[in-house]
Amino acid sequence: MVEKRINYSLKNKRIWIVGHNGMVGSAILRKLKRLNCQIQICQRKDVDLRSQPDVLNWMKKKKPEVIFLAAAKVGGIFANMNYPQDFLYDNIMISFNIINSAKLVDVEKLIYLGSSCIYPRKAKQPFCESSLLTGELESTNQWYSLAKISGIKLCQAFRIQHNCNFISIMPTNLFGPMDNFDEKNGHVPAALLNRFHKAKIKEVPSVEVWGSGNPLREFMYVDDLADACVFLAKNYDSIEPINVGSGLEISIKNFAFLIKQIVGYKGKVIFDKSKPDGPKRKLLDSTKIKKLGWSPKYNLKKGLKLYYKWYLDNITLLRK
Ligand code: GFB
Repeated sequence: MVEKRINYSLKNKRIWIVGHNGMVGSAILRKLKRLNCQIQICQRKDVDLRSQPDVLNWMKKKKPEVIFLAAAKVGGIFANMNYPQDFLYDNIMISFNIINSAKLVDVEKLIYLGSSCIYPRKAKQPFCESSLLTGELESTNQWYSLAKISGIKLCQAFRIQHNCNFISIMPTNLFGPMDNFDEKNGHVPAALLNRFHKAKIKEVPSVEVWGSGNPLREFMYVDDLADACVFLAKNYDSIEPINVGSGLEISIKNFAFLIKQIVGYKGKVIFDKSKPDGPKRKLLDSTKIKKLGWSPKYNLKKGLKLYYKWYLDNITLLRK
């Protein structure tokens, strides 16, 4: 079924970007700064998003009309497996506080950011939105997945019971400015970029890549996601979540060699098979957003070059 286009205007609206310091939130901020709207941000020291009174008081004061909910506790496969409580509790609290308060202060539109890891591990690939909750979750990121699914369901519940215009967007694996470059807790693009760069500078003879190198991942430059979020805020109004993928699928092995090439590292690459692979494949079916008229602009090489440039420009800042 083709979704109907709508024409919701963001012009002059008070728009709260929740999580503006993160990779996704900061990309949405860059995008919205070019539009004519009143951007709202809050700092962690002033509002604990896990606290219901903090969130509600802030929203009563600021009266946002639109919310981009991009705040979350995120991380790569290692962080997901080792901090289950943070990933489940923090993410549910953040989403539930904001979604519930959005209804209380009459927010016109809320855009909730989920993740491709919400889909069952054995669902048919590429993952269609309709495969949600049709099977068992991937064990390595089940806590994060459950929290994100709860957020989607809460948006749907508010829509059904209170007619709230809350939509859910499922992005694929992302990379871009403000990523978490921690080698242990970050996602694969950030961890590898950092590792290859350090190895180049220190002239280390080999770099370790986790797992077999066989898993396939779809990667997207975060500015494309920000563009899609704004597009969907204007053009999408449906209870069903909507996927945002790039179609740029690559094996971890080839991805590692691409990063090695971009960084200019000359040493060897070693695959550590004792580390987890996670899901074998995670490709999104993005037919729905394509039919609405949106497509990504960055190819993988272009995005990764910008990513490395940002990393080099900000490396001193990252060390602090
Ligand atoms: O990005 P990543 O941690 O997350 O790992 P997922 C992707 C793949 O890269 C896995 C391999 O097969 C890893 O084994 N890999 C190789 C590495 N070297 C490294 C490395 O140095 N660091 C990391 N992190 N991986 C995440 C979920 O799954 O996807 C999150 O855990 C979220 O919850 C995110 O949904 C989008 O793609 O496996």
